[in-house]
Amino acid sequence: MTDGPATTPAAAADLLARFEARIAAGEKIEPGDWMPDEYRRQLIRMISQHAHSEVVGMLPEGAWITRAPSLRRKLVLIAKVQDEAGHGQYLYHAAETLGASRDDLVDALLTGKAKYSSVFNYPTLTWADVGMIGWLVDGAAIKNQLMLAQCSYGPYSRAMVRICSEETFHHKQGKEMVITYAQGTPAQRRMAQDALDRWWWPSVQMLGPHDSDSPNTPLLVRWGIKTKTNDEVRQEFIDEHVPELQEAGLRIPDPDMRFDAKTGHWVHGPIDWDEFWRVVKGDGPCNTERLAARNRAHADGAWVREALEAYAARHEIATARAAVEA
Ligand code: FAQ
Repeated sequence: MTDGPATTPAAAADLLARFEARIAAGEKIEPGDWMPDEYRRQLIRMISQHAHSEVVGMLPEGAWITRAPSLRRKLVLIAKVQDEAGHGQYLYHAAETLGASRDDLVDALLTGKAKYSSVFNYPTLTWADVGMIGWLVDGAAIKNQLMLAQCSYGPYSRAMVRICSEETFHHKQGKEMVITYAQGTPAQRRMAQDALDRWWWPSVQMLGPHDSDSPNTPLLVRWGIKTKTNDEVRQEFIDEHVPELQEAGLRIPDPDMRFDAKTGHWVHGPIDWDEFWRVVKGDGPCNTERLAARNRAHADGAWVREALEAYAARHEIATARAAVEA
């Protein structure tokens, strides 16, 4: 369905009602379809933040590629970091289908105006952190993205299906690595526990503020962009991961964590939202380092972009010449 712009308040109300009826019927909204400006704005906001997160998310693990303990681990890590770069590309494309300019989005990231996931502003101090990111950060990302795969906007929902299948491999390799260490030598066990101690809370926080402090959730849920709230997704993440981490012999660094037999859910202790907002606002342990690394990588890649533009221009001239000569 493609509708033109509404010319009267009644026509606008009708367009909105038809749009919401499509969403209620489970139809996907596609790029050429009519959509409220706020739906478009919310999607560009979320998809671009998501793309930035994938791209910045390469940095904490990428730092360990040269120090992987075996060729097998190195191959797996290179493939994982490369996948994250690909996810960034699909997502920037999805944002472009809404009329966003990639240059503007990238510029907002490089100048520190755009948000990206808080979790990537923490350092990777040991090799066990690489496994813990796979298990916890990819684990949390998958819970969130399985929900987003149901999103009402077609291009985002389809990107999520592919991304989730790749993240599932990341999650498995992280889990396998951490379990190996958790059952290894005393030094390896200490390393695995230390990694869990440092990554647990940032992973719990990355799923967003509590529903009561989440200004975007009500509209996103109403329009089927999110199909679950932040707290619902966080609960799913905790319910899956707490028993598995405990089974691996690790201790969750939350003294209040307990299983509630009545509800069948794990109940967590208070989350440090002051720390979360400090990190989101740019004052985390690695915010400055991450932005500097992205800016360096962007500058180093300038020759690739110039070469691609020169190639495209030559191709355009050749195509135009062939059309004239035909
Ligand atoms: N970090 O009203 P809400 C990955 C902001 S991908 C920073 O609750 P919403 C793959 C939020 O933007 C991980 N900022 O927001 C990987 C908003 O600010 P704004 C990224 C955050 O949108 C794995 C304000 O707080 N995934 O990990 C965060 O309803 C391993 C108020 O919050 C996505 O981006 C945060 N954690 O819910 C890569 C998925 N949380 O924009 C490498 C798509 C909230 O109004 C290695 N995004 N804020 O100024 C979403 O699902 C949602 O945007 C949420 C937040 C759930 C993140």
